[in-house]
Amino acid sequence: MSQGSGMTLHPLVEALAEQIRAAWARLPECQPLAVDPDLEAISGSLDGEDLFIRNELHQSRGLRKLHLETARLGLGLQILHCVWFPDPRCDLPIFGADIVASPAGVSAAIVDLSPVRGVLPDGLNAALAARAPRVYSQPRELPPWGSIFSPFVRFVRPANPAEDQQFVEEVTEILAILTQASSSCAIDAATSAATVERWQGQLHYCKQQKQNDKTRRVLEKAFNPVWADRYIEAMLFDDPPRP
Ligand code: BLA
Repeated sequence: MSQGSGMTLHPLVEALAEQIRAAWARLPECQPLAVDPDLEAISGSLDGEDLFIRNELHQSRGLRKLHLETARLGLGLQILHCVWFPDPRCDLPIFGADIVASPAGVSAAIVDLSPVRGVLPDGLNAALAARAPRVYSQPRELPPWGSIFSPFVRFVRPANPAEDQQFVEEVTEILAILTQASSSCAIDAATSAATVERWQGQLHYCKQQKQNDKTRRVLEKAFNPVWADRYIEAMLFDDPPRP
């Protein structure tokens, strides 16, 4: 796939983006959400290098914001950022995935279903625990703000194409588990205590993610600090609306 001025993405970024788009097509009642035209396709240049960001947004039954961002942000840095934020009326976790690739290879690949009320729903916990075990040669340690992630979080530096492929398979499996849960979950009242607790859990998730200085620094360098702050607050980790 090419974007912007005909740029090709790293095969892992491309394969994962395709899997995520295919997963959207399987979600119940999935439909596109409008993207601020200023933020849908952003292109520019930095030190003679082309930059682009592409944002795609959908929503579906039980999931209020399905966001996929693919980007190239200078020095050959490529990013895939994907978060599925649940409707707080439903007892569903937040799906998050991030890939950071450079000409030196993929330095970070992370995927998780993150709880919004301390623990994952029992059914999802059981489904995740029942998966085939997978091993990666270069696991990575989470930063302190990563307390939001579940015990099932995968954070690795994939070492070769086989590990890239394994990571894509793992994400596909997790998305299938969440898709299944989203199609059958109860939709509680907006005012119920459980809904409010899950909404607060999403607020906390966004607050923690905003402590990732690495994301902010890359965006500040490619654009500028004011733009980076607006982008993080309005597009990446905007506070969830009160249910
Ligand atoms: C790390 N994220 C990073 C890094 C960069 C970005 C440059 C450092 C790479 C490395 O440590 O090897 C940059 N990520 C971005 C940018 C965007 C982005 C610019 O998504 C978007 C425009 N980050 C997320 C989500 C998760 C996430 C949804 O956005 C997880 C679900 C995780 N990124 C994450 C983690 C690290 C990281 C855990 C490692 C941070 C660290 O080691 O300090």
